[in-house]
Amino acid sequence: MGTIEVVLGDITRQRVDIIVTAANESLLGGGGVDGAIHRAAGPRLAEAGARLAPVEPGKAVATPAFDLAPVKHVIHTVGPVWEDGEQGEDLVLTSCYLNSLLLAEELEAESIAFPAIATGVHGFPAERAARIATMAVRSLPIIDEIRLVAFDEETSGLLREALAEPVREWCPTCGAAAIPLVNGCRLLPEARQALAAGAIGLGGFLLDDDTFPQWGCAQEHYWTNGERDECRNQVALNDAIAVTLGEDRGWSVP
Ligand code: AR6
Repeated sequence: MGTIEVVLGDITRQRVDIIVTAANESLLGGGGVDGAIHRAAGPRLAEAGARLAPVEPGKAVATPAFDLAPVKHVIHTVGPVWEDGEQGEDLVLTSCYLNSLLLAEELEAESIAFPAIATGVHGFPAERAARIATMAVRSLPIIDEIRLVAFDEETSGLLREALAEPVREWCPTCGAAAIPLVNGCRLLPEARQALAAGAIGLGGFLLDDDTFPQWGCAQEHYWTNGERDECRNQVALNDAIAVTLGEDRGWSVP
């Protein structure tokens, strides 16, 4: 398993294979971190972005990093615009991190730097975003070096606190933070919608020892051990991972 670290500073100064930008659907650049990344990468970034636009919230696409070399790629992901927290914002923000990691793996990246997506212009509450960012990256440890880049002391503190929170259970196979498996009756509305749309499938399968697995991880390892964490955040994360990976891998409802 690789490293996850919090770095205080300017993301455009990070020497990593991939820098993630908190973009808008046009990929033409904007303010905040996106503006800084477009200035540092040069005008070819917007030209390349325009060819891939529009990008829906939660999705991620990659372009070369142009003048940001030796950075190889910029991944453009569009965070949720915060309304009241009840419009699926958590799910979309989680998907931003997971889709960026999946794309980075496809691009054979060994290191990646994320900004605090959606916490500026998009208005996502900083503490909630920090918990989602750390949970998401700990759940899909497929890139060796993951940097969460904070532009201010407060964000840095929140990310460090979230990373210091103990994980109840780790995957014994791949080292990811585990997800408690839930039954259909406990699915959140977002997951029910995803189920109806055929984006996720329900479990209900047996392990070799004839028990239902209590835990799973984003890389589809399942096991039974200890007590499940019933907390809402983890259930929401489970739903987000199922939706994101389900779309990526073409799962369907049995
Ligand atoms: N390095 C690291 N983090 C930074 C930097 C930097 N150079 N500059 C700002 N941040 P925001 P959003 C932090 O507003 O909320 C753009 O116009 C910043 O302090 O950049 O997802 C896009 O085009 C904050 O913590 O992104 C979209 O239209 C975090 O980056 C829209 O804004 C994210 O703030 C996206 O809004």
